[in-house]
Amino acid sequence: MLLLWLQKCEKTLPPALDSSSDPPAIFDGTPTLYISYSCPYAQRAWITRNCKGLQETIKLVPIDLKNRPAWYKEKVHPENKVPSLEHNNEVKGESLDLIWYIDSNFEGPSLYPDDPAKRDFGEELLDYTGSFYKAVTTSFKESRMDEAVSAFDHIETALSKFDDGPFFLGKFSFVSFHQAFADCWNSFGDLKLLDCNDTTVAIYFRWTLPTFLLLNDFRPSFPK
Ligand SMILES: N[C@@H](CCC(=O)N[C@@H](CS)C(=O)NCC(=O)O)C(=O)O
Repeated sequence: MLLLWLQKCEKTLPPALDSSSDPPAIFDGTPTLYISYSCPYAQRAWITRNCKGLQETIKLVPIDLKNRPAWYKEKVHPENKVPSLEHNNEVKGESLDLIWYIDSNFEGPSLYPDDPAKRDFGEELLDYTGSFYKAVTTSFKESRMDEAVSAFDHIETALSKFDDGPFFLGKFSFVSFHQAFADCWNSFGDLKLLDCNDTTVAIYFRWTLPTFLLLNDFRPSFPK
């Protein structure tokens, strides 16, 4: 569903470049975001670009990771991973760094709240993602709900911390899509395969739905 939303934000969805594709113009001054359509790390950076309305400013170049073009490693990003961003004659990687970088270096609504308490709490939530994911997947795989329930409780409590909006930090922020999409959709993939009860599913949607609803409202960049 996330991918559908992302795809709808593009006027045209470029084809993924593979080993037979010529490289795009590199270091020609056009900010360029290299992604793979299915990579959740790349999707974070891609969402950031779209939420800030930068579709016309930052060019999207999708890569076929299974049949990667050699020039990507040689000329663009020696780590050979996505996402990466070419800007001001430099290439940067790491999705969380890119979210911050795009937010700080390009126009558009800020995804980082001014309130330091909110920022700190946001960072805490990001740190918690790994523990959340582990608790949920372990519980479901071992058919015992205790760890998953307390992980969802943790998130429920986090959701209630700020009451000036339906999102983790009140307003939509860098945390919203990191938590709800990059990791939660993955968890949902596991969850669907396993025996889970209505409560778990309800809690899951309680968590993701606010973000999802907002994505239908908060989209300065969304083509009408
Ligand atoms: N820590 C990196 C992880 C990026 C990553 O692992 N991307 C995967 C695709 S989802 C990749 O490019 N894999 C290619 C490889 O490892 O060779 C980030 O947050 O950007």
